Amino acid sequence: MEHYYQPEIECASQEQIRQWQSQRLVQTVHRVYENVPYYREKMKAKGVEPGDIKSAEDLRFLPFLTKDDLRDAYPYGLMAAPLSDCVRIQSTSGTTGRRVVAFYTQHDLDLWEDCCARAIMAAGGTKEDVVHVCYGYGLFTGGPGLNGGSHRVGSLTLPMSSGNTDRQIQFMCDLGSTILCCTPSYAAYLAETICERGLRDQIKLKAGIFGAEAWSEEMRQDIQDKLGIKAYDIYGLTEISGPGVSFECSEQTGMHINEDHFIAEIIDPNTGEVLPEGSKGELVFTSITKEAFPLLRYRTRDICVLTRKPCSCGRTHVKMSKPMGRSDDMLIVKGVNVFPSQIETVLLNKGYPANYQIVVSRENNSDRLEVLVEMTPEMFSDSVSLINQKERELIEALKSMLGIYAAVKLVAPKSIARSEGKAVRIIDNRKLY
Ligand code: DLL
Repeated sequence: MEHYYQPEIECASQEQIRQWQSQRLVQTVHRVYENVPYYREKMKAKGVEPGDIKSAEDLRFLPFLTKDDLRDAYPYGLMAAPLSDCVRIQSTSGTTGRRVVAFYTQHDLDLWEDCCARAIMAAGGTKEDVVHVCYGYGLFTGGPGLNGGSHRVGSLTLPMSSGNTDRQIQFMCDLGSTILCCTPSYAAYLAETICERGLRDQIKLKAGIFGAEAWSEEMRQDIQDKLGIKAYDIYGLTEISGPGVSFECSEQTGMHINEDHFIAEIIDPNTGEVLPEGSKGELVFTSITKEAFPLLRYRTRDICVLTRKPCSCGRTHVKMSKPMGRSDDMLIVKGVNVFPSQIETVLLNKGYPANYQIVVSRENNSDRLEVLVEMTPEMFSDSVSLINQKERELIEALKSMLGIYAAVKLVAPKSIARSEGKAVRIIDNRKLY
């Protein structure tokens, strides 16, 4: 096997993995305590000293970090290395309050690319492959992560970025792309278009590495059948580096977490209690090898299950299931993270009452976001052109807040059903989980 299948690491014994984790955790906790006043205060508030953490078993004594901490410490407050040692920033979409900004030293980039290289190798990638990357490039981690991983494997890398489907398909045919990397919804759209145009015989794809959003087994089957490939899932989040935190192997029954870099826990999202292996709960990550932005016990809000059942591929790193939902209200629409609170802020700023409903659907393999907004009796009007103009204003304001298009429909006062319990703000018709 090539350089980036690392059996001595990926197939190490449980004892060896635990030993690496313990040693690296202890070092990271000391470094974070010394260099990150924000986290030091959190540890002090919990009565924990760095010396209390002697092995990975002691992880549970450390305080959690959440997206709220990231917001409070924005932008530099969680950095553990001087800015002058950093060479890259990546970020999620969203406005300042919800935007995640992650920092990388060269060492951090190297490790991240290693993780993505492992994912490509697990999908059968070698230096003979042509890796077609149509995740977005720029601040989003998808493009840069898989691009770097593909270089490490030594594959010929096509940095296509997203969009321009005609050009994607033309390059795929002309240059003989063999591994496709993009979101599953874009893969499904490409697959459909390729079949419609009768080009299936002209593509050489053998595998796809699809992630950044939830996708069902039915969708996997559909993409595999249409493109004649094997479709692999890949998971990650900007806070913890980006794609490649975990990835699927040939067994396609969950994603191996790169345990030499990240310690995973499953907790009860309500109590924070650590749950035993096999339980369904919220995934928490601790990064143990990062220099610039190491997060300890970061609550991902992704709900899943971990398993250490032996895998036919020989890898011993723990596997996570596909995320089965979220413990917060974040939606991922067209790969962009959307919080209902962002939509609410726009509505309130524009003088609308906070009675709204977000409807997400999937049409022709593309997500559609629609916001139904109640008018106040004073706003209500019979003039269609006036209503259309108000809708256009809201579409603009939402676009600048979310970074994506949302259709807006103004509805009559009191026409959105009131609920006796929690308001039903989100109707997600995509059936992803
Ligand atoms: O989506 C990183 C990524 C890029 C992963 C390319 C895979 C491929 P964020 O934009 O920070 O980072 O969004 C992270 O996306 O907490 C999950 O809720 C969701 N997510 C990521 N991968 C998957 C997946 C990138 N395979 C958030 N299945 C995470 C389901 C996923 N959800």
